[in-house]
Amino acid sequence: MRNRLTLAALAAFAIAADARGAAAEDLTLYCSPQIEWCDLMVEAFTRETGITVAMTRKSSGETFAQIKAEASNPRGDVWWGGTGDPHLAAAEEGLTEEYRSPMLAELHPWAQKQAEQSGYRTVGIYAGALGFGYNAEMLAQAGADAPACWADLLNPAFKGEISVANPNSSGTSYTMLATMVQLMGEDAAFDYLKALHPNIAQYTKSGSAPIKDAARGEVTVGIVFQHDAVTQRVEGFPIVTVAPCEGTGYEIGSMSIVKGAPNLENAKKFYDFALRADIQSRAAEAKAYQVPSNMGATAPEEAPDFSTIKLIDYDFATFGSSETRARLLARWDSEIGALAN
Ligand code: S7P
Repeated sequence: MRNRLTLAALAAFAIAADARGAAAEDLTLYCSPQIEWCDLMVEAFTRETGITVAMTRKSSGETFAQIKAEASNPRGDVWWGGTGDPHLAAAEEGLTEEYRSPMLAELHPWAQKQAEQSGYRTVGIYAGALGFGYNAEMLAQAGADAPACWADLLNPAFKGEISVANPNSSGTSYTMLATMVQLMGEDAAFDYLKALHPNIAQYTKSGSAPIKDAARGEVTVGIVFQHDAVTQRVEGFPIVTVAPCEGTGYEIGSMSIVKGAPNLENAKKFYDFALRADIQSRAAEAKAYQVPSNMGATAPEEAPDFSTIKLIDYDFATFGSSETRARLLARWDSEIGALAN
C-alpha cells in the first residue's frame, strides 16, 4: 500500500514537473519577414535552447494591430522583424517592453539608434532599401521602356501591370507612402499615388506579394523592398531590381518584446539570440538578403549595395509616430483605397 502511494506521488510529481517544464519552454513569436526566414529562426532557436516556439507569420501592420488588440491580455512574447515604423509606434503606445540587450554594443549605429529612439522598446535587426522590380520578359512583350524612376511607373503602358501592397496591412507599402511624402511633400505624394492607381492591378495584403506576382508573370512590376526582388531573381525568375533614380526610403527591420509577455525570460533569450552575428549571418540560407544589424555578421553577397542607392534621410521619428501613421493611413483609405472599391 505504502509503495503504491509512493508510486502515485512520484507519478504526480513527474506530471507536475513536466507541466512546469513545458510552460517554461514556451515562446510565442510573431514573425513579420518572409516565412522561410521565420522558420529558420524558430528551428535554430529550438535546436540550441530546447525552447519550443509557437510562431505565426503576419505582415507588419497586421501584427501591430494584433498586439494592440491583445494589449489587455497579451498572447505574444516577441515580435521579430517587419518594418521599423510600426515597432516605433508600438513603443510609443507602450505596447512593448523596455529591454537593453547585452548584445546592443555589437550593433551598427543605425540599429542602436532605433533602440535609443524608442526608449529601448525596440531594436534594429536589419536594413532594407525600398524600390521595385520588373519582369524583363513581360516588359519585352509589352515593348515598354525599362522603368528606372518612380515617375516611370506612371507610364500608361503599365496600365494594370503594377502590384503594390495596402499600407494598412503592409510595412513595405507604408514605407512607400512615407517615402513619397518625404520625396515630394504630402499633397504631391497623394497626387502621385492617384495618378499611379490606374496602373495598379491590386493592393495586396503582404508587402512581398507584388514581386512574387511579377515573377509569375501576373503583372510586370512589383513595388517592394529591393532585397525581396533579389530573392525572386535568385529563385531563377527574370526579375530586374531597380533603385529608383529620384531616391528612395528604407526600413530598419526591428524586433520588440511584447508588453506583459507571458514568457518574458524566454523572450529575452530569443532577443539576444536574434542579435548574434552568427545567427544573423544565416539569413541568406533562407534567401533573405537584408543588411544585418550586427557589425560582425556577414551581409549576404546578394544584398543590394546601399552605397550605390540614392537613399533619402528617412525621418523615423515622424513616420514612426502613431499620429502620423494613423493620419496618413486614413488619408490613403479615403483618397486611394476608395478608388479600388
Ligand atoms: O520579405 C521581407 C520583408 O520585406 O518583409 C518585411 C515586411 O514588413 C513584411 O512584409 P509586409 O510589407 O507585408 O509588412 C520587411 O521588414 C522585410 O524586409
